[in-house]
Amino acid sequence: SVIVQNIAEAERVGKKGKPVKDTASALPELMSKVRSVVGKSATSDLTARDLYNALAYSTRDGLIERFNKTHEHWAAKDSKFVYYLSAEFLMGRTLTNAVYNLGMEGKYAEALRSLGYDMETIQEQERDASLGNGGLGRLAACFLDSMANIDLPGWGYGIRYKYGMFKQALDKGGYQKELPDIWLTDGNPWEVKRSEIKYEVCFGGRTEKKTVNGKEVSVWEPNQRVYAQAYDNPIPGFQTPTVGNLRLWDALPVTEFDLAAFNAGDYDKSMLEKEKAECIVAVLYPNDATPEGKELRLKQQYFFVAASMQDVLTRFKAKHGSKWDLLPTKAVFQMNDTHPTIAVAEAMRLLVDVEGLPWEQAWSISSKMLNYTNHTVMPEALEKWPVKVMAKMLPRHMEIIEIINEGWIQWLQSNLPGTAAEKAAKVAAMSIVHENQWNKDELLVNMAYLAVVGSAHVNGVAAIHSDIVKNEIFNDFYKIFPNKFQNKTNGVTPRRWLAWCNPELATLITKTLGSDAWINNAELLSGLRKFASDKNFQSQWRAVKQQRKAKLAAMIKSQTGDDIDINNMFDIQVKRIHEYKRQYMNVLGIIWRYKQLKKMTPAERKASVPRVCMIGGKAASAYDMAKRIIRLVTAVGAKINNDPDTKDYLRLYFLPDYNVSLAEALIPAAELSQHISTGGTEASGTSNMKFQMNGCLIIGTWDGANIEIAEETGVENVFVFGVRAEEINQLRKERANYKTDPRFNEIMNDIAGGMFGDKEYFKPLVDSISNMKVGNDWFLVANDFAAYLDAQEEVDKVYKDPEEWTRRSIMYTAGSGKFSSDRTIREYAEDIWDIKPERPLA
Ligand code: 475
Repeated sequence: SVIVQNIAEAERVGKKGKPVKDTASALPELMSKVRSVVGKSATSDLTARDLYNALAYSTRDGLIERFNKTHEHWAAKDSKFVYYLSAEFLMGRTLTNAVYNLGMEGKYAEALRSLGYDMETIQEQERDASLGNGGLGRLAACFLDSMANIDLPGWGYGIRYKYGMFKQALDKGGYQKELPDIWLTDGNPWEVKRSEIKYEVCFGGRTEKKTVNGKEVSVWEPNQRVYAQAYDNPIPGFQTPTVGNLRLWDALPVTEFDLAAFNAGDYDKSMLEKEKAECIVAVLYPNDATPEGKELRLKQQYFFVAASMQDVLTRFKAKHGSKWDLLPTKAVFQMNDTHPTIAVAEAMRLLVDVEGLPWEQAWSISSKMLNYTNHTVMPEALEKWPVKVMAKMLPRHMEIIEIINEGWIQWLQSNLPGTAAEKAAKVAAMSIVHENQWNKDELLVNMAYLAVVGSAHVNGVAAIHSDIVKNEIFNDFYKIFPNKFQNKTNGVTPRRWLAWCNPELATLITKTLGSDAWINNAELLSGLRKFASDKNFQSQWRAVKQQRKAKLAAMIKSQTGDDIDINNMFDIQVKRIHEYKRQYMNVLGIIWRYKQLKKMTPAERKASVPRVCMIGGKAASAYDMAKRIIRLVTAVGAKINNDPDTKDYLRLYFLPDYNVSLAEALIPAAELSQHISTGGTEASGTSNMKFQMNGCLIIGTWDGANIEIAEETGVENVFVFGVRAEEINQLRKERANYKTDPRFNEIMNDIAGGMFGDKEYFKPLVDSISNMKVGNDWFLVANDFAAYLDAQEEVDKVYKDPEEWTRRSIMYTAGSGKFSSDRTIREYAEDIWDIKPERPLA
């Protein structure tokens, strides 16, 4: 075959030492991996998958070499480390990122070309590592990238889920269908199993009071034990020798196989322990911003926290013996939301029960090294575990939490001002263990309160959100410990989210700024401002956007068969489907646009601004309303995309299975993106930053990081609309009297009347926002709809002026420097972690 000849030819050329560029070193290296790892001869037919594996294992060699040097260096320096504890890491693909970060793209690209392949085809062989739901998980991934990039000693710690975020498909009717994400079946070249690193993690059983050395102690006698097995995932920085680490834990049975049971004919029992262990890490809970009150979820949380903390303490002891007071100068933990906050109790258990420290000393150590980030304002999303569940699964931890709470309440009693009654009310409101407000017979452990009390620092993820954290969610705590609370506005890595996903734009930026230094110093992007009105530069900028639109159009064509005109505006909203994010309002706006187009004459239509609207995102499997919203998108799309009157002027596509890789294809092609949450509900948002970096204009509410993005871009360049956070409480009270916009009423009637079919299925959606009774339209869709349509009209107006649109687009990228996660991580390192960069020698 052609390929066989190519290999032979290319190897021959390579051996003669006269290849194009670096091919000499890359091709023999790839062929050697084909033989040793893929297990084929270099002259056999090689598939894209074979070459992916060869390339991945070759890249892995480079990663591991640097990983080892980095970690030897950090160990020799005895650097202080940050440990980012997170139940989710939404990593996406690794190959391209690793190849580019290591600066090996040139030599691999040449080698692949000589074999008749390109990087893009090969990269598509890799499955996303989707070990996260959405923003919180992807933020953790960007943070790891930036930590490595700025040489910050630190690791991520999490769970090696066997099945990650479900794969989303649409069934024939246009409803969401969930399929398992079997990402590990074909092997994972990017991880290194550390067989020697495993720890016992225990569950259940009971505690018993015993006297040890004349002291009464509580001894935990668990009834389940499993091993946590370490897998390391090297994380490369760019233009630095540093390679950091994400350590993920798999669960193994302590006894792999019960041979006695097997011999006695009880085959099920022989495998039972293995199955019970594997169950812990089997699947990521596919819930975003809603807690899952299931026991298994708590088990997962404790499992990875216990393994990670033992791991850190083991390394500390090997170096510093029992000089425990040094621990906070060597290790600091960041808890990513409440999911890992059982760490507060586990730290105390390890220091007091296992290492024998006095309680006060242990508390002083633990509360210096733990920190907590809040990611969501939804009150229902703050995890609360029933005391009963906690006591059954983690009886010793429940006791420890009670001791912490007693100390906390005592402290409050003696430090709070006011009368006894006032104090009692405050104490009740701030107790870590409290009644369930819906069921007075049940006691709950409030994990967020445990985190706030047990942490040195607490932060929100955008300026407005941190204010809400201080003034609303944790206001009582803030009044007592104002210095504990900080803001750390989120960021995203400009490597993955601009340089590597949009090489066309990156090349233009580098050419214009005269260097690629912006990739590691995103503030330099501000240098583009002075070209924003330059006609020649504008036309190059537009050409890049057109290229990426063409690429996306080809993808949509291959999936739907539809031709898409790349002169139409590409309008994209991608994120988890949530009522508060208001994809529903977007669809209502599209319906209005459709109705207007229907009324127009052909000439009027020709004068309109044609749009291709795209909506993507997953609905949590149990989130009924979100699933109905997806169906509304597909139903409206089916109608308007097939209407001969309008299909040249308006399209709506639901893009299934939105994930990191799809985002990398969409974001560079977007011209308008929607970030339209109800004021005060989106903690930050991070895709808004990615779109901004790629020169995509934003229509958005005054919410989350939109506010800071507008400040950096110039508020006049952003399409801002809608009610503000400070107004929503009042407006929610007034909903029953709200006079809805006639256009809104008309659309509600259309949906309810069956204009898009499925009218029974859409009824709850219509009812949820249109019958103005108490509890309805919590997210104020009806209230904001008119302002939204006005803002959309403004969008059309500006789009008709390509020079103004392009000027703004350039201003977005130019203003995106602040939103590099390098900046965010530097702030964490300075203001919270007290850690300095430490670069290994190359
Ligand atoms: C915010 N996820 C974004 C982003 O800070 C913000 C909750 C419970 C269980 C599983 N996942 C979650 C979240 O709460 C989440 O993703 N929050 C998001 O964090 C990063 O940019 O505004 O909604």
